[in-house]
Amino acid sequence: MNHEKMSDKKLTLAPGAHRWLLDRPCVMGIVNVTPDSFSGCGRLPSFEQSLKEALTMIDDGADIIDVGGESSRPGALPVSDDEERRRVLPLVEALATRGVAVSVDTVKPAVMKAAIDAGAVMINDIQALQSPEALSVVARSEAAVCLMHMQGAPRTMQEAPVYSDVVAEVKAFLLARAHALEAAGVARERIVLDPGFGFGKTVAHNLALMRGLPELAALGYPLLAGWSRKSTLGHLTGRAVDERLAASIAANLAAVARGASIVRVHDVRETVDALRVWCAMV
Ligand code: 7PM
Repeated sequence: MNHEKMSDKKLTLAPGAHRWLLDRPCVMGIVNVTPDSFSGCGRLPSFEQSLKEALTMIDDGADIIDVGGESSRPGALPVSDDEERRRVLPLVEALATRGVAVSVDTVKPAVMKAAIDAGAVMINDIQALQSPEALSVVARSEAAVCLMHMQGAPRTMQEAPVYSDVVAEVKAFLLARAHALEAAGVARERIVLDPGFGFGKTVAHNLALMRGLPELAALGYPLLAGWSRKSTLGHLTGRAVDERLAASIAANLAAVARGASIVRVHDVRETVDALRVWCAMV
């Protein structure tokens, strides 16, 4: 299938009561409620800080806010179900009450269930609902889900990732997970796929996945790309993590050009500006 045909194809994402025609790229703003989120002070951000951060992102043009209560950083301490719920639920509820579309970044079925009950319209699972019960929790709801590919587990995944054909392997995994969800009664319009840049992938693997992104888009599900500030961008530019805004924007535009429908970003305002200009011109 050529690029013209791909971009003509209508993708819709319909989480809960929302219905988005993905005829322009959507922006997901990242709000982490973790001790490592507010520049290294080691304390959790307050509810007020997190709410303000999220509402600013909405003002800046974010379509959805991704709330995370457990860091996937290698070496980060694991968090209990209870603690993760305490971190994310107040924010989910406050945002949902204000009509904001909320996604929750979690691998825990108990957190998924509570988040959906609190008004989240999407579950973002870096384990693609592979933990027992996760699939049935989502299937019993109306929430959308982002299924991400990861090789290995966060703590060790970057030690020596190996693929014989990274695009083919990621594609087969994502398609199998999507089919498992559809078999459980989850409508196609609730499913988003994500190659999981940086999750058990070398720089070369991540770049191969970008070149192969149109092949993943051809599966017919919306694609989410998470490039924001990632280490491959550090490798390409020599920049530290907080100096990767320009690199992140370039990566996100490249991802959209190659078929991504949603970009997951820290820097909403700058990304929305870049996408508006890019969409008006291309
Ligand atoms: C340490 C390691 C800190 C990794 C932060 C990260 C994605 C995601 C993350 C992604 C989806 C980050 C990641 N990345 N969810 N969650 N796709 N769907 O850099 O690429 O934000 S966490």
